[in-house]
Amino acid sequence: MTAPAPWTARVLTVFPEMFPGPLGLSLAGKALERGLWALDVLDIRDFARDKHRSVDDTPFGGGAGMVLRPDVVDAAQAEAEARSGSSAPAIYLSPRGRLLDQALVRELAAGPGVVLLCGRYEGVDQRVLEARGVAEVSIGDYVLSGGEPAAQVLIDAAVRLLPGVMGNEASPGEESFERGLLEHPHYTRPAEWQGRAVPEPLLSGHHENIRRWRLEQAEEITRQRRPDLWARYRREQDDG
Ligand code: 9D3
Repeated sequence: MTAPAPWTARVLTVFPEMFPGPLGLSLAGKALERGLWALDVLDIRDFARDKHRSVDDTPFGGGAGMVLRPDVVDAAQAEAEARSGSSAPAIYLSPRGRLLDQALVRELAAGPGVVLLCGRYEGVDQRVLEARGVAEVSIGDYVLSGGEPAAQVLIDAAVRLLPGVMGNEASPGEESFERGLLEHPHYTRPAEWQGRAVPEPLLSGHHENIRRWRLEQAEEITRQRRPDLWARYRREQDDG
């Protein structure tokens, strides 16, 4: 008997030294050591065929910067898909992609893993994304210098949902964010610090009051800071 392959992130990058990076530490790093997930990094440059091992070229139509060549990316994708048994979804981290959210993270964590293509330069030739059915995902409306930090964000978010990774902490389903609310504030000792007291309900030991106080706080902070989340939460409460 051989153990089934754990949830696997295959990462295609021209900066393989950026991995595991922060994913080798803390929660994700412990889970990696324990074999709860696997990381397989492919250097896109290994799939270049010319003697200069070039992976990029100038854009047709002109303009600044360079574009990753479709033939090189295709060869790297082919190897990644062969290693994955082609069942893991292929995702290109791109500022033009669908915004990553917890629903997509849950979906990806529930599958066999992901193949993540990290762009550098101006991006990747569009034809290889179409030919291989690669989805595009963005992590937010700000400009990074490449896809690697975005891939690490996606992997971190998925890995913490894998069975056995979270240990004793609250199950993901109980998390405030999973319910569509921002979290209530947190406090620890000392009970008074620089003249600031910890809110009374938290000191009471009355679990029902504590639960109610935290829910009120979570609702109020969500209403103030994130009208978008608040509107959805209200709708979902109404719909049952
Ligand atoms: C100077 C280049 N840009 C014109 C404004 C286009 C551009 C190309 C490549 C901008 C950023 C990048 C690199 N970013 C990513 O690869 C990326 C990203 C991001 O920048 N923001 C949010 N999510 C992502 S996922 C990948």
